[in-house]
Formats: sequence, structure tokens, C-alpha cells
Amino acid sequence: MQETIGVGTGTKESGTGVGTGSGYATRHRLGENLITLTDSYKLTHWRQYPPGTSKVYSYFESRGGKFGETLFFGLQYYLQRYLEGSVITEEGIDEAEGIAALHLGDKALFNRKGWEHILHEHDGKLPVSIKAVPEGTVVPTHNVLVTIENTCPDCYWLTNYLETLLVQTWYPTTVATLSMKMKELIGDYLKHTGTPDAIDFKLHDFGFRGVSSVESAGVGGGAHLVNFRGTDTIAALVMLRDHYGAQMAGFSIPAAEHSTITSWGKAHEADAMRNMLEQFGRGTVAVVSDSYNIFEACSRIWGKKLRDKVLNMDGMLVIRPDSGHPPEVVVKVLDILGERFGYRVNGKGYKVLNDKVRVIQGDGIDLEMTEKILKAMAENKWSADNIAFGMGGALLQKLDRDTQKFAFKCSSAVVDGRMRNVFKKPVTDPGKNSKAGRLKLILRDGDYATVQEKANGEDQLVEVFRDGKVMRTYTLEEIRGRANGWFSRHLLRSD
Ligand code: AOY
Repeated sequence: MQETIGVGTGTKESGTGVGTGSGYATRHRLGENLITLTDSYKLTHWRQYPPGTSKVYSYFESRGGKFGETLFFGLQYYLQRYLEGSVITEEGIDEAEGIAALHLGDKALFNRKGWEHILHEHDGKLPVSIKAVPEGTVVPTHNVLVTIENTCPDCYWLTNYLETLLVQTWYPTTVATLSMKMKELIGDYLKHTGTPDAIDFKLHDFGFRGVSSVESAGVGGGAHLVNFRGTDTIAALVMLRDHYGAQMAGFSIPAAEHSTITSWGKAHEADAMRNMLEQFGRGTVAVVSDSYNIFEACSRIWGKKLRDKVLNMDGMLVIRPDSGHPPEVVVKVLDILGERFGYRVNGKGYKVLNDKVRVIQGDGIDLEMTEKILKAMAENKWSADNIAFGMGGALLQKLDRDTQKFAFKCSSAVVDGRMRNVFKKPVTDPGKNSKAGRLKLILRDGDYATVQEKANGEDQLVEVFRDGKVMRTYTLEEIRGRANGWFSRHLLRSD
């Protein structure tokens, strides 16, 4: 069969139909054949476990990193997208065997019998059980977040075959964690200089163009929306609608980009800005204002020429600087706008601009720059109420699996009917030690701890997948509730 693979075969949209047995291998689009969603070496691992192995049990954890805890999010998307249902098909097996034959040079290295067992004995459904901490939970690093084991003794080899896909949850979990840290930082400044209740729209996702795939935009943008409600990443709305029951997970407003301002010509920037007020001035509108000179735009255009129009808006003008050293530019812009539009001093002793005017900074934003901007503002007595932040590449792309050192490791196995602890403990790096035994996550005096399954304490891990079925789903609302509970307790504590 494999000798005809790859030669003049048309692309078929999914794994059904004429392809099989006719000498033409069926081809699946990227992501649509589960057997191909793994690392090459895993194709060969079924031959490598000790003879008599009937169970492989593995777990997923953050082994530390930039932050001391992680906000778990995103597993449900991966389960529903890739693992749920009868995902093993004859056509999928054929395709994977063909790839393995050419890629590894020997089709006998491919576990055809193993996959056919799943197809025929399990109706194509993956015989594994996956347990996980509920999404939206904030868990200290070094704790178990997910466990997985095979439920059919013949399928001991399947557990770690799925590592590649399951470990991709590092990404939404790391984005959710970073977004949460931004929320803590901005929340802290709001608490001391302004209105903490306004937190939901203080960090807007600008990251769609900066991520390496549409799927990353959906999953990472979705993770941000666990903590906030502002986004320009529409893929995240679709993902959260389809997988987390959110009719509308995030919101945005009309806003300019440079092309819509600069196409009027340098001499007509004020006309471009007037047009923004005329087109959108009944609500909130954001206008990037640094095309030529952000300070002149604030003092002469917004602050003089269009001042009355701004003051007579039904809504609000949000001015967006987009270049220069953000802490300096933002404070200078606020000083100019304060002089032109006026301000009040709030109960905490900080200045708040006339309510028709606000600022959004979306250039150069990461955790460190945001802290610098908020600090410079506070030093100049400007409340955090005056600003919102846009974050793109640093929110969705400037992070990797090592940001929180995520790892998936086998910790228990059954060989010849006897359970054994499994672990690694490399002399060259104790940071890479793994846990041993069957694990559970418990709450001990309000703190999460990872202990042996047979120890005391109620397991917080919930079975979310078993034998092809998603057993428990969470809505975005539920997930936000859990994450928010943690956030409120945290903000209250830190003074
Ligand atoms: N969006 C708030 C609404 C969105 C954006 C998106 C890259 C917005 C800008 C704004 O105000 O200025 C992707 C850069 C900006």
C-alpha cells in the first residue's frame, strides 16, 4: 500500500471515502489525524517499554519559572478539538503508516497492530483517563496539574504518545498566568491611585498579528479573556464560543490605525482626527496620535482645534501614543491633556483627566514596561484611571514552555502485574527531578500540595476525559469565577 503514497494523490478533505485500499492513501489536513500529532520518536516507543508493561501513568507540572503559580487553562480546547470521539480511523492508520514508512524508512516501526486494536476493540476511541485541576484554578508551581493513564492494558504505549499534544496546554496556561500577573500589577496601582472596579478593560489584547498561528491566537487570546474583557483578537472569541460556551467573551471599540490617519496626508491629520469624532463620537473611540508629533497632536489638534468637539462628545476620546519611551511619553501626554482639558484630584490624592479624555498605551508593553509607566504616572500624581494598556507580542508570543518550565513525566507503571514507582533524578540537574508514584492534588490548610494517591485528603483533580468521552466541561463564566476568586483574595491580602 505504501508504495503509492504521495504520488499524485489528490488532497481529500477528511478520512472517508474511496482512498483506502484502492492504492491511494487518504490524506488528512493538518491536525485532522491524531496519530500524526506527535513527535517522530514516539512512533517507536511501543517497542521500548519493558515486556509485560500494562499501565503507564504520567503527570504534567510546572517545575517553577518566572511566576510562583500558574492559572490552569486550555485543556478543554485540546480535548474537544483533537481527542474526543472516534478519532482513530482506518484511513488515519493508513496515512500515518505511510508517513512512518517514508520518514523512518521501515513501516514495521509503526504500531499498526496497536492502532488497529483501538479501532476495532475501542471503536476508535482513545482508551485513556485524564484528570486535571479545574480550569481557572491558580496552583503553585511544582504541583501536579494533569494526570493521564491508559485504561486498556494493551494500550500502555498510548499514554505518552499523547504527551506532545497535551503539553501544548503550557501555552494557554502561561498566557493566562502572565495576563493574571498584569492584572495584579494594574490592580495594585488602581487600588492605590484610582478605581479597582475598572480593571476588566485595563489590558486589551493586541496580539493576533504577532502570534505564529491562528490557533495560537484563539487559544492564547482566549486565555487572556479569563482575566480581562478587552480584546482585538477575534479568533479568541470564536474559540471561547465553540469550546467554553461564551456567547461573547470580549469587547472592543472603533479605533484608528496609522493608515486611516496618514492617508489624509500630513497637512490633514486634524481632518483625519475630526473625521474620527464625526464617525464614532457618539461612543468611545480610540485614535492613534503619533503619526507626526504626539505632543503637538495633543496640544494643538485635540487640545485646541478639536477641543470643543471632544468636550461635546456623547462618549469619550482615547488617545493612543505609539512611539518613544513609554513612561516619558505617557506622562508628558497626560500633562499636556491635563493642561488643555482639565482634571480633578480624586479621594486618593491623584489627578484624573476630564472624563471625555483617556490614554491607551499599546507600544512596547510587557510586565516590566507597564510597571515603569504606572510608577512614573504615580510619581507625577496621575491616577492609573487615566490609562489602559494594549499588549500584543509580549502577551501572546514572548513566552515559551520554559517560562514556567512545564514538563510531562511518567511517575508510575505496572509491569508483570506489579505497580512500580517511576522517576528520573539526573545528577546533572536536580531541577529536572520528577515525582514518583500515582499522584493527587490536595488542599492542606488552604494550600495546594501534591501527595501520593493513597495519602489522606480529597483529590482536587477531576476526570475530564475517559475512553473517548469528555467527562466534565467548564464554561468561561465558571473559569472566570474561579480565577477571579483567587484574584480578589490576593489583591485584598497584598497591601
Ligand atoms: N487595536 C482600543 C481598541 C483597540 C489594535 C489592534 C494592533 C485599539 C487598537 C485601540 O483602542 O487603540 C492590534 C494594534 C492596535
